[in-house]
Amino acid sequence: MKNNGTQYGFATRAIHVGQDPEPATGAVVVPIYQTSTFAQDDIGVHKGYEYARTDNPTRTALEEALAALDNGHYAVTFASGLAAETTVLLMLSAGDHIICGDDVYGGTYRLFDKVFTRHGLTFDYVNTSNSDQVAAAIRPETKLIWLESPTNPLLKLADIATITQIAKPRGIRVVVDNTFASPYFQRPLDLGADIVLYSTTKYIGGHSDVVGGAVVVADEGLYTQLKFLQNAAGAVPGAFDSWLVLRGLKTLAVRMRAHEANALAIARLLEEHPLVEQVIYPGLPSHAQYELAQRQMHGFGGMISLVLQGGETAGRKMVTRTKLFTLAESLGGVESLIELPAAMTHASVAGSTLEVPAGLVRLSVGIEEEEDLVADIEQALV
Ligand code: P1T
Repeated sequence: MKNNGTQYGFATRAIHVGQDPEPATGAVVVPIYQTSTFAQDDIGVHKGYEYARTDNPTRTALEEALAALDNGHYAVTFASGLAAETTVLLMLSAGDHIICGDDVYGGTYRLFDKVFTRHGLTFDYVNTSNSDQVAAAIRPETKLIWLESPTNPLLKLADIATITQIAKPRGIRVVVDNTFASPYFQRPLDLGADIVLYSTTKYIGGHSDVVGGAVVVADEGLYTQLKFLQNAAGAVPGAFDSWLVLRGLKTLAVRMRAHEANALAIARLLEEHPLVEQVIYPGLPSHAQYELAQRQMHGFGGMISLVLQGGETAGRKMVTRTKLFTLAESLGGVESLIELPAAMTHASVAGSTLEVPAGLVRLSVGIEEEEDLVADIEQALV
């Protein structure tokens, strides 16, 4: 399918865009082109591929499919979500200012605070749920607004359309880390954002068997810069990892529907439970931005955060009592995971303004049987 599949629905595009049968043999599945280089007929005369850091056909298939799913024109893939983030920041120069949300993945904060500040970038961390606070943080040297929506781990939303309307006239680019929603439930380019970023390690890969990242854009100029940096900095995914992500992507639609159905059942159970103090899930009417979630997203995803009445002690107990929910970092795989962000995925924000509540428990709800997951959470809450 060569035309981005715009006439087809999401699930059809996920399976077909960039994934025509391979011409030489008819292989229905895109092969793993496990090669570092490609023969040239004469100097510079080749079939579109020279060297596998620059381009690899398995990676090209993944990039075409990802671009289509976000209604973008171009995707550039990376060896991890953080490699994607690094490459986006390499577009900037010393002296540039970035406004970032005050609740983001701990590794994102670590990259910004411990690495890029040394290279002369400056960051302000603001509550991106409040568009006025974002506007108030803009300086003449602001080049980028970095949003996670929903955020990791507090599941706060940013009003992407409003923030891009503030940014555009000032020439500021808006990046949305869309890892939690996935392109199935949220398409930031349609809301005006310039750059969509993913840890494909999560829902897009979907099986907890590969680490990867991606950036999707609609603008050709942005793509040219990113494509240059992908090759120049070289944090590319290998052919096998590209293939694994592409295989995961084919089932994204069915998986996301299943994640959401299970998450909704568990969120409702938690909300009724006497030992639970707070449940955060964008699909519950009790979520502070439920109205925005309904307007901006096509669904609410599979991530839930909660605080127990017993605080950190009770949270620490709960994460070791589940039998199906595995105690582990990461998220977005078919299997359910549970963790304590303050001590695990967000240990790197300790002592900063981004510090997360010590007792917060985060669930990545998988696609096992709903009643089994509900029973597992119930027995863990004692
Ligand atoms: O792990 P990596 O593929 O490099 O992706 C980093 C990343 C980027 N953005 C978001 C929103 C993320 O959640 C992550 C990684 N997060 C975890 C490993 C986690 O357990 O939260």
